[in-house]
Amino acid sequence: MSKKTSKQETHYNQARASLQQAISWYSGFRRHGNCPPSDRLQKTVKKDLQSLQGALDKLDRQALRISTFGLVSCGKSSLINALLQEEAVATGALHGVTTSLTILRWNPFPEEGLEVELIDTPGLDEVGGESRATMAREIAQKSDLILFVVAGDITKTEYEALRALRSTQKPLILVFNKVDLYPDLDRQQIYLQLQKLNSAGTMGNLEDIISTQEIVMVAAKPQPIQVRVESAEGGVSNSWENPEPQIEELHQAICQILQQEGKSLLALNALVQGRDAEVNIAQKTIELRQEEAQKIINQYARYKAIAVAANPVIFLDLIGGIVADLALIRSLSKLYGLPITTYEASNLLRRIIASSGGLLLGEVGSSLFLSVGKSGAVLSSGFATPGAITAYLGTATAQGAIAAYGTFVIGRVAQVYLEQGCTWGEMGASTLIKDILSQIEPDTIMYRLRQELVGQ
Ligand SMILES: Nc1nc2c(ncn2[C@@H]2O[C@H](COP(=O)(O)OP(=O)(O)OP(=O)(O)O)[C@@H](O)[C@H]2O)c(=O)[nH]1
Ligand SMILES: [Mg+2]
Repeated sequence: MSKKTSKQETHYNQARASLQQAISWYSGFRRHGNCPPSDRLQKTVKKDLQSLQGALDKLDRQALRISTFGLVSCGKSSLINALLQEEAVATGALHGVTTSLTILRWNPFPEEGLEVELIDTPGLDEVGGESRATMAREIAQKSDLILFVVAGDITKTEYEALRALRSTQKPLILVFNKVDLYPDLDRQQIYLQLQKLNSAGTMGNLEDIISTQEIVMVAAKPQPIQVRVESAEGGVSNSWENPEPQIEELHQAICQILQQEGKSLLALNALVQGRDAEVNIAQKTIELRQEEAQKIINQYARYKAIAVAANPVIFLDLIGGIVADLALIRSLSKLYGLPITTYEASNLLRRIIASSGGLLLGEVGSSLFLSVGKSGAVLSSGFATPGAITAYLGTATAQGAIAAYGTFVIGRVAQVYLEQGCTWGEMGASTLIKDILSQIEPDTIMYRLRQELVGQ
């Protein structure tokens, strides 16, 4: 097994394990902390659980999903027929021949153990505005690779659709079809067309949307050509011939993707779908448990205020405060039923401290300053004089109040981080997505996703 193949196998197996772990964690009727299982919560997260299961099923089928997108009559169905080398779907000059999604199986590389599901879609301009955008987004989210088909001059509608599809963070190939009608056209000219459409500059950099390497020229169903046929007897007649499709370039591009990165791409997309579902589940759980969470935060704020105020030893009060904050994070994650280990909770605390730095620095600063006062009061008199007791109580109350306020902030920020944090465990979807993306070779179609998915 080559190094590339074994790396892909690892990604694939890791993604399966991660999704299986997430499914077993979230499914079933779970009790959250001391709260009884919530029927309402189970109902609200049902769709997300299905999405998690769907991601795993797709991995198990080992099928890479390739969708076509484009305006009516640009040749999406013809392109699918050309790839399959059979008339599997209807094509025609009539407006809107394809009216619903059609999934077709294709097996261009049996030895890779990967299948392809080709998705034929209706023209983007066939469906009305809002539902067009929704349909495109939903199909794109379930795809591993997008073939955006154009033919002739690219319109503003096409350019905007292309941009919208790009934002779904899926690998994309711009397929320029019907090159038989434009024999002199080359990629550079297509790129210039796109640049013109982007010239208003309001749409960001064109390179962020497409590069010349991502443009492929094809003729899925070249128009018939008239040929002169000379018979043996010397007679001449005219007949019409259908030239062979010119799709070698696209065929090769797809096969290269399948071989070089098919399984990794499959793993990555399943993990992205899984991560989104998990974050949704976390969000909904946190929303539904808001009241109980507030009670816990208030309770910890009280504990912490008392613990910090009553502790006369410098630093011990600060450490006591941190322990209380850690315990708060653990209690919240228990309440929400989110998979957070102590190790992650302390990581989380570090990130929270960094993000709410100003306030916590205040807490640390005041802790040092006031602890000295507090300890000083104890050391100098051992609570022997009423003055020392007053001094102690004064500083202790101030310190306790600041510490309690810190807990409120931590509680609030922890909720935000817990939403994301549940996917950052050892086998968590976000951790694996980052791992896979960090191992991507620069010459692959997934390489662009590095930037888009993790901003690296
Ligand atoms: N000249 C030429 N015509 C093509 C080519 N590919 C497709 N066509 C023609 O373009 C027309 C539309 O093709 P379809 O494949 O049905 O296009 P579509 O995008 O699936 O169209 P809808 O399903 O209606 O959205 C048909 O008449 C095809 O024969 C090509 O490479 N060259
Ligand atoms: Mg069609």
